[in-house]
Amino acid sequence: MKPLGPFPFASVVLAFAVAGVGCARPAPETRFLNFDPESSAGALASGWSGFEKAASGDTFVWAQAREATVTVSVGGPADRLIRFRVWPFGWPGAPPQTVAVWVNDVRLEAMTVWEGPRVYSAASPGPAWKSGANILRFEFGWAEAPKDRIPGSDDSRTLAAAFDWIEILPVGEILPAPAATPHP
Ligand SMILES: [Ca+2]
Repeated sequence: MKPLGPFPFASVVLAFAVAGVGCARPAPETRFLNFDPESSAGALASGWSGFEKAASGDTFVWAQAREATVTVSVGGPADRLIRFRVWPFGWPGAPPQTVAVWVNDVRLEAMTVWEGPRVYSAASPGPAWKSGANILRFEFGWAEAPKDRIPGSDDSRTLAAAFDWIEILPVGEILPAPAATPHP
């Protein structure tokens, strides 16, 4: 490891300036959001409904807009696998739901969200990420209100898909410094 030089706090200050966040210390790396108040209250940035619990005991939150975002904290650029367990809102004759996953301004793959709870994954390249706060964005094909689609429902939220959890797995090394040498 290289010595930090005469200004040991310079790199920390730079990291916060780049991330544009005002917190006083580095947040721990976000690896798992369970979509419960304990793990996820501060991370659900926009497009989300409230915390709910399925009969199975799984905690989940509905994305209630065409676009939903979470804020996650990472140590620096690295290839990462984003895994998430979701199920779409549905009604008889509903068109297939789709979702495109973004990391900050980098669009990853788009996929169909099939009926019932399933785990999906999207690979993200290292340069999409930055040290500190990052925005994960889920862009859906549609968001519809149960009251307009299911007879007898009075739920007026526009639902896209329900999220049980999101997991962010670094693939290989996290490289905060450009001087790091790759493994042979
Ligand atoms: Ca959960």
